[in-house]
Amino acid sequence: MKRAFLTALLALSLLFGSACGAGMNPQDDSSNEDLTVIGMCQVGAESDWRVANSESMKAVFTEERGYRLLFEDARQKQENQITAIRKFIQQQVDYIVLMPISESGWDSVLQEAKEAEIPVILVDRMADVGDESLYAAHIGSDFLKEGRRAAAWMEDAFREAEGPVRIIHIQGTLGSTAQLGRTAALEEAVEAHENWELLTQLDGDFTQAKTYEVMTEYLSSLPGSGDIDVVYCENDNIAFGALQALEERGYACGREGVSVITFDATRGALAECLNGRIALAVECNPLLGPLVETVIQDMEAGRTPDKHSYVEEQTFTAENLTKALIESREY
Ligand code: GYE
Repeated sequence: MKRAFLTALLALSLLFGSACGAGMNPQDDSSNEDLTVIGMCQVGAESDWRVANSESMKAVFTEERGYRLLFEDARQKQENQITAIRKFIQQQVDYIVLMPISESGWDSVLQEAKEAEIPVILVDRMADVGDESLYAAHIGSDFLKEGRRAAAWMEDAFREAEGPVRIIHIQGTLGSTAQLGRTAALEEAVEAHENWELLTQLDGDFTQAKTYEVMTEYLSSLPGSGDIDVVYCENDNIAFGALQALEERGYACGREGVSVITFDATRGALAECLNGRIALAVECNPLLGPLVETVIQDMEAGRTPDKHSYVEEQTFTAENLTKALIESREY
C-alpha cells in the first residue's frame, strides 16, 4: 500500500477515533497496512451480465484475501468513470481496474494514472488509446469472435432459405467494444449473403427497458405484421425486451417463428433457450475476478502480465442445454 495513502488513512482514523472515542480497535488499522488497494471503476448495473461481473470482482477482492476494494459504479456515464479514476489517483491506490464504457476518450486520464505510477488493468471492454503503455493488461472477451459464432449459426439455420432473410439488429451501448465487435460480425455476414436483409438497427443500450421501448415503436411502424426472421440482440437484457415487444404484437418466437439470437447466456436467457423462445445464446463470461487477480499477483511478483487475455466461450441452443446445466451455472 502506498505511503501517502496510508498516511491519509491514519489521519482519517485519528479523526474518526477522536470523534467516536471508545469502540475503535487500533489493531484494525495496523492489520490493514498490508492490504493491496484496488480502485475499481465499473460501468454500472445495466444488465444481468454486469451484476455477475461485479459480484465476481467483489468475491475475489476481499480484506480476508488481502485487498481493500474501492468500488465505483459509474451509472453508465463515462464522465463518472473519469472522475472516479481521478479520485483513485488522489488516493494513491495500488491498482486501477477499469471497465471502460466506450472505447474512446481515455488518453488523458490514463496518462495521469501513468504519471502517478498506478498500473491500470482494463477489464471486459477495451480503451482505444494511442499509447499501449497507458494500460498494463486487458482481460475480456473476443466480441468479434462471439458475433461470428452467431453469424455461423444463422448461415446454417437459413442455408435453405429461398427468399430473403429479414433481420432486426438491436445494438448495445454505442461505441463500447462489445457493441463494436458484435455489430461488425453481423454487418460482414450481411454483406456476404445476398439474401440477408438488415431491416433496421436499433439502439437498445444493453437494457431491457430501452429495447422494449425502441422495439415497440419500430414494430408499430411496420405495415401489418411484417415478416421478421431473425432478431439479433447484443445481450440478454436486449433479448428480454425484444421478446416482450414481439410477443405483445403477436409475433411467435421460436422454431416456427422469429429466431431470437442473444449474447451473454446468463441463466435467465438459457432458460428461454431451453424452452424455445430464444434460438441461440452465445456465451460471454463475466466471471473475470480470478483472472484480474492473477494479473495483479504477477505484477506484485515483478512479472509482466500478458497484454491481452481472452476467456474461452461457447454457444447454446435447446439441443445442448439441460435444466441441470442451467441450475448449476454460476450466473
Ligand atoms: O454483453 C452486456 C453488458 O461488455 C461484455 O456489457 C459486456 C457487455 C455484456 O452490459 O450484457
